[in-house]
Amino acid sequence: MPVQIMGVLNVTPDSFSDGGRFFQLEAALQQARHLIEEGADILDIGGESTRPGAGSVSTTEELRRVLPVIEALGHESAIRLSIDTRKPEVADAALRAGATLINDVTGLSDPAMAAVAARHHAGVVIMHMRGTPETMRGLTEYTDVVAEVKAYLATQAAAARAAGIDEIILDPGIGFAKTAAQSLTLLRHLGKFQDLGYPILIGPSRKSFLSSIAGLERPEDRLEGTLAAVAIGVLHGASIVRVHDVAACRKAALVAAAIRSS
Ligand code: HH2
Repeated sequence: MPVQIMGVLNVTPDSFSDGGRFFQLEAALQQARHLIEEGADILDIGGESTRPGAGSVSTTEELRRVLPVIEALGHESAIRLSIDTRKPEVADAALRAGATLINDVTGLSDPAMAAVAARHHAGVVIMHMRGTPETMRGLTEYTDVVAEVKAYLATQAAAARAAGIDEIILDPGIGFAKTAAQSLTLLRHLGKFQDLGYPILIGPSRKSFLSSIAGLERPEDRLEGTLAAVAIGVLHGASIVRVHDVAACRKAALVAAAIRSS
């Protein structure tokens, strides 16, 4: 599978000011167009932050944020749309509006999510995490992080298959209930996930595990660190990378993929 770039489109108030609905929609569409121009293959649209410590938003509010964006993009572009949500109701509405992939950071822990995906013949990204974004920072005890994450993904993938889902993508969940060291270990050993037999996605973009290394304190200073993580992840088998800086990450991913297949 050639490497694919999933561009992050966050429709959250901290990303796109609070200047009213039209502004929010226009800002999101502009960002979407920018990501498409930069070479994104998939846009991952999310209306709820999953940053460490972030609280949840209501279903109504999440729908209000993401649905107009999905509808508008479906009309103006053929790019594949992914809905980044933990809520089956939001996924259901997004798929009806034109999305074809569910990115669930809770790894289909709610069986209703698998049912929604199967009903719509949608693909799923199953990500590993523990707890919720609010609680996950305290849930980083593992005996063997690679083996435990891998076992979880295998179980969830089998459940997804049994639920009738055909397209399954697995993600170790960089930064989700992982210390910085554990995130680095997962990237170093990503090759061990290949025998699960599913495409692997990674989301290292601008994340805090990069921060203590080489003075990458602020998210906007983490591009080069992100590129290193993208390249290593692709070399070790990732076929989709979820990133903010699409143009730069695309080039790094393509070179890493060429080295992988050389
Ligand atoms: N990371 C974030 C959100 N969704 N989905 C997958 N599959 N993998 C990830 O690593 C992943 C994800 C968090 O990143 P970001 O979008 O920058 O932040 P926020 O959730 O606050 O919007």
